[in-house]
This record gives sequence, structure tokens and C-alpha cells, in this order.
Amino acid sequence: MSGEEISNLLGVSRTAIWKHIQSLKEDGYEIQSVTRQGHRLLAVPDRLYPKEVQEGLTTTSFGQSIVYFDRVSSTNEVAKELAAQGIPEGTVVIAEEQTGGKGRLGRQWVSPHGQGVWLTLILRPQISPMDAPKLTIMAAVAVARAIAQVSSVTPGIKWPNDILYQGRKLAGILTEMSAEMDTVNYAILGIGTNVNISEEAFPEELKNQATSLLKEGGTKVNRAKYVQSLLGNLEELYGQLLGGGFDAILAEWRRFSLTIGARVVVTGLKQTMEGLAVDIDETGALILEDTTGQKLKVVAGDVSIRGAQGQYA
Ligand code: BT5
Repeated sequence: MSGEEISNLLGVSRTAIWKHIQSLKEDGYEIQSVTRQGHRLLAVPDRLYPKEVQEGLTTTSFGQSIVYFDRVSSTNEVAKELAAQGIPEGTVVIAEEQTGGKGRLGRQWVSPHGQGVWLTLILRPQISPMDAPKLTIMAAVAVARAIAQVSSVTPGIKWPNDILYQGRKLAGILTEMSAEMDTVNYAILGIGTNVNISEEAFPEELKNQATSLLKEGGTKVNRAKYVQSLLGNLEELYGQLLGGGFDAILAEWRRFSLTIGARVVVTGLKQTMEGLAVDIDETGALILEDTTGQKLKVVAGDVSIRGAQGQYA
């Protein structure tokens, strides 16, 4: 399209068009510009720029506002600051790279540049703080659905926050909140998904326990499409959760679950429990049955699932 056509279409000067084209080129858009003929878009960069994510986004709220970083310490940390300042529900913080990505209990989350999706969604749910674990359950279902929609990988969920494929972690969720006794000020859902991470990009100590959609599916996945699918599913499931439809979410969680029916060891902060995982209850807690048939309720911890040879993985 010629510069003149673009400038007529947008009602701005040709100098302004030229400046914008230059800045798009700097952002990685491949644009061929030929004097007196015009500009041609040859390729779009593999970036999660807000415009790339929002084009094709089907939500009404989630992701309609995106705060984007090329590199940041942790999207959860940024989201917490923004949420404390009153930024609206549905705002999403996305980074191409995290230098201080966080897991639970101060653990580290490896987040190399441009190869994964590292994002945090800000929520202001009118629920009791006791119901907050439901948000993690709902998010795990949304992640599993989105992975199944955009790749050939069939994921499973390990309670409470891991998305796995054949025992290796594809994605993790870190839910944090600020609450009073009976109200939630805000909750943030941090979701890290190993989309196009190559084998070499994982540190040695993670090679046996982590994997990516690229590794398992054999082809690169369009990260913007994954984010669109994820946010679409999150918005749908969140609406369902607030509307009293948690039972249906739980039912879907159970279908993705790798934990229910398995013998597990749960390492909690204070104690370790062992037993058969029989269900999760309506609050999102894991129910174990010990050898005496007694039921134990677990609200937080790390689960190891016992493999066929009797070891735990
Ligand atoms: C989690 O913790 O799984 C939560 C991960 C949440 C990450 C997102 S990214 C966007 C947002 N911003 C943040 O700063 N965090 C969130 P946990 O269950 O504690 O698992 C952490 C453990 O997983 C580590 O100790 C490693 O063993 C392993 N790990 C680290 N990076 C990994 C990766 N990229 N893929 C798979 N496993 C990883």
C-alpha cells in the first residue's frame, strides 16, 4: 500500500506514516518499503505485543488492557503493585522474559526470553478468602484447555497447580492475594507456560522434570494464539465460578486430573502425608485416604505421584 493511501485512510501526514513504519521496523516487523510504490508487510515478529494478542481476542474484559514488558523481574510482582494502586480487574501483565520468575514458597521459575508465556491476570473476586484455592483450580482447567486447543499435546493436571505431560511440567500457576478477614482485595493469577522452549534452554537440573509444547508436539506454537485461548477460557471459567458453577469446573478438573486415584505423598510445610488421593472437595482441597481408611484433607503442599515401580516422581 502506498504511503499516500495509508495517510488518506488514517487521516495523518505522510511524514507521520513514515515515522510509524520506522518504529514498527524497530519493533521487529519486516516491512519492505519501495520509493513511489509503498510498503509491504512481510513478517510479524514473534512477540506478545498487546496489539498482537488483542487482535483475535474474544474476551470482553480479560486482556483488554495489557501491560507489556520485554524483560521484568516477575510479572506477579508488577501485578501486585498495579493491583494495590487500583488497576481494574482483567488487566494482564505479560513479559517476554523474567529475571526473577517465582514459583511457590520462594522457588524460582525459569523464564527465558521469547520462548514461553509468562503472564499475570489481576482479579477482584467477591469471594471469601477461604475460597481462593478455587481460583487455582479454575486456572489449571483453563491452562489445560488452552494447551489442548492450540497444540497436539494432551495435558494433565497434578494437584494443585501443575500442568504436566508424561510426568514433566509444562506449566505452573502461582496464585497470590491480598485479603481482609472476609473479603479479597485482589487476587493475582501468575501463569507460566513452557511454549517454545528448546531442550537446550532448560537448565540441567530441570531437564528431567520440565518440558515444553515445542518438545512434546514437535512444532512451534503461536504464543499470541495461546494467550488468546488462555484468556478466553479463564474469562469463561471465572464467570462460571462467580456464578455458582464451581461443580462443573471441578468435574472438568477431575477429567484432566493425574492425581485422583493415584498413591501420593504430599509434602506440606509442617508435615508429610501419604495415601490414596480419592478426590478434591468443593473448596479445592485434596482428600487422601490413609491405609486405615481414614480421610485426610490437604489444603496446600507438593504432591509426588507414585509410579509403576513404586517410586515417587
Ligand atoms: C509453580 O511453582 O509452578 C508456579 C510457577 C508460576 C510461574 C508464573 S510465570 C508468570 C508469573 N510470574 C511469576 O514470577 N511467576 C508466575 P512451584 O510449584 O513451586 O514450582 C516451582 C518449581 O518448578 C521449581 O522449583 C523448579 O523445580 C521447577 N521449574 C522452574 N522453572 C520451571 C519451568 N520453566 N518449567 C518447569 N518447571 C520449572
